[in-house]
Amino acid sequence: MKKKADKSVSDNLNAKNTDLLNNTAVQTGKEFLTTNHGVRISDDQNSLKAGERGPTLLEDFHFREKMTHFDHERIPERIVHARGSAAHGVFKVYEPMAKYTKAGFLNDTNRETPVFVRFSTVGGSRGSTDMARDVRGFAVKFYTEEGNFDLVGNNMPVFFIQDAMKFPDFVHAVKPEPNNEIPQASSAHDTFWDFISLAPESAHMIMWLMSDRAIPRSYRMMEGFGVHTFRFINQDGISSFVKFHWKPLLGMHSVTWDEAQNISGKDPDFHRRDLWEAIESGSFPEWELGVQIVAEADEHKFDFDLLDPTKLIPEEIVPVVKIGKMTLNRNPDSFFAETEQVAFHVGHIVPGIDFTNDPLMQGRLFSYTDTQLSRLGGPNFHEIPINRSIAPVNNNQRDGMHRQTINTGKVSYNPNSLASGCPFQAGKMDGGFSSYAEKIDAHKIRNRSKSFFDHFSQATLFFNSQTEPEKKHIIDALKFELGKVETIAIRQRMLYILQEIDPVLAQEVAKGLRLDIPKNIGLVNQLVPADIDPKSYQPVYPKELAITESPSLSIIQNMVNSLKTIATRKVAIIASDGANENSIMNVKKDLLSEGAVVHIIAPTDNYIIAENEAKIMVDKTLLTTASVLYDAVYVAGGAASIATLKNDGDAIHFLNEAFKHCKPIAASLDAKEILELTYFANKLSKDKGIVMESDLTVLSKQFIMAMSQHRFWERENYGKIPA
Ligand code: HDD
Repeated sequence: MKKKADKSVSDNLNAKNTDLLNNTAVQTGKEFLTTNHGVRISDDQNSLKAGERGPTLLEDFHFREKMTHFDHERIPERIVHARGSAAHGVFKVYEPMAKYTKAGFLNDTNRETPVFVRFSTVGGSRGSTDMARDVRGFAVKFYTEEGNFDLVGNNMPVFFIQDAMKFPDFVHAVKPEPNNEIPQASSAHDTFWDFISLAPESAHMIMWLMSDRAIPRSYRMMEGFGVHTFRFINQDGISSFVKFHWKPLLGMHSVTWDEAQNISGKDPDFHRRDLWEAIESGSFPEWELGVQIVAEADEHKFDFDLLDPTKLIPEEIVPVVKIGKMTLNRNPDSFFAETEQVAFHVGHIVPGIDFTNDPLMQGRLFSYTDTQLSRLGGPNFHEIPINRSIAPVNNNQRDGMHRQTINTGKVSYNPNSLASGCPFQAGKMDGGFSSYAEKIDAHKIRNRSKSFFDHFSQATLFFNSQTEPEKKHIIDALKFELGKVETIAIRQRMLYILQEIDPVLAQEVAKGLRLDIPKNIGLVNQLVPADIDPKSYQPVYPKELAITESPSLSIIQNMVNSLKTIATRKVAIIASDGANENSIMNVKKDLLSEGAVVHIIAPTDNYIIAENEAKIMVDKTLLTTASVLYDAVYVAGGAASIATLKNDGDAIHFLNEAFKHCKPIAASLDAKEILELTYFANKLSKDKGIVMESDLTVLSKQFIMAMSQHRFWERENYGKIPA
């Protein structure tokens, strides 16, 4: 078999190059097994021994080299965001952004900037489930012609803490407890809520974490945010503040918490598989890059501080302007070489973009390089192919662990005359980076700005902006998480904090926990200095623009404006021997033409024989898959198939569970008998998410319409539903 040659990012960018390398590989005999030093191996099956039954010899250099390399295959996993998946793609700007930024990739509309994007969870280890209730990392490396720009964001626009000084404390609290390393990939435990209940600055982020945003249906269906306020700098050196957003073209979708927990068992790689399969099948995930731009002069016009990473700018106040599109179109070749070794850094910026004094961002500027030193083993991690810039790299840095560049000549200092002064510093006209000359005249202090102390207004705004089902999900999530907390005082402190956010929210959670909301919790208040009135920050923003609701914060309200597509949604068609072929294939054809992914699921594997003797291939069985892995389910018709499925507990469970998770369910009219065996039999005619039809064309149409609505949340009011 022809073997692929090893590739670097720049090789990957150039298909011609890759072909050339492949040919070279064959010509140079790369098909032979060799040691790492190029000696061809004649036997890779047995170690070298003294006699057939004798001991292994120390001299076996091939065995020792192979085993030593194997013994060192793992590198330390990331301290946070250890679990992740990534893909390659491209970014293209719609219109030149010269008015605001001189960044080349945001000005040249013909340029396709290569990107590498890594999505992740935060708390769990490398092998943990994708479906934890957690923030998702959304880190984008733009390989621009002016150097790498990393937008190291999350799928939530705010953060837990305001100052990087608290990051190690926050991470220690959320990670598994250190005495027994329990629980894995979950915030539902004492140390997390202990910290949160004592750090009221986390109130806003906690609302996001308890919302459906923390259990996305797919990486492809979530928003991304740069979180901090950045600066754009134009050619004239004029600065504007900017917040970055990623808007998924498939719209936003989430799963239910019960479903997430089930998926964690049935397919812990759910998001990883979903991203991989979508790209393999050519359904390339796409996001639009959006920006909220605020003029320098308007910095203090908001009722919060733009430098505070626990605050967002409501889109209703400063609209998100979509300025370009990112398409992920290629899976990595090597998980380790690319996804594991990629090193993102908030400090990787290019001319036209700059930092602000957000104290969380400032701390991150130190942390990311520092962590790579131990994770990737030294200061040369920029030479790992996935991290290499496509812009030329020339400087006087030399040597160090794992150095790959072979520098020539004797000059490694500046200024020099022996190398004619090379490499030169680049002036402004040559694209040299120069920091924004922000005026600073201040006392050195260890304190927070007064403008950072309103911890609750935006938490309340978030809660108020949710629809009723979404509010219920937040309440249920809090009941679940706090219900797992063993220390009653922590639960009580959280109720006190929730009361500050919204009294109804606090009461509902308190009811679930059967606790009273405490009137006063001394410890929490100690964190707000006595001389600070959190409401004292006086905005100059016109009062009439103050808002109490922001629909863009709600997934459901966002759906109203998003594309009504069912593209890439997964549909299960349940059938057995004796099924009506048309009832399967016609509906499947209609769903495929809308871009859905369709699996035929039967009690047994490989194939079924339809009532007309046609052989129909089966994708999964009721044993190897589950309803939680699909977006919708359809039961095909055909007397014999129906008779079999009526007696199949797994088939009935499949439907019950799909109903419980509020998913669209369709059945050929003759298969109604199966639906009558479910616990939702009495809802068949009333439920908007159930389609039963004998005319298959009408059925497909109605089913597709139901699927485009994603979920039928009203079912959650039917009372406790077994599954
Ligand atoms: Fe961080 C990884 C996002 C605050 C320190 N962070 C990491 C990744 C993402 C973020 C997406 C994974 C990158 C990848 O896929 O390899 N982090 C954020 C966001 C934050 C944030 C959006 C708040 C706005 N982080 C933050 C702070 C610090 C760090 C305040 C420390 C001061 N983050 C790290 C780290 C990691 C990391 C320990 C672990 C692995 C790595 O950097 O490369 O340095």
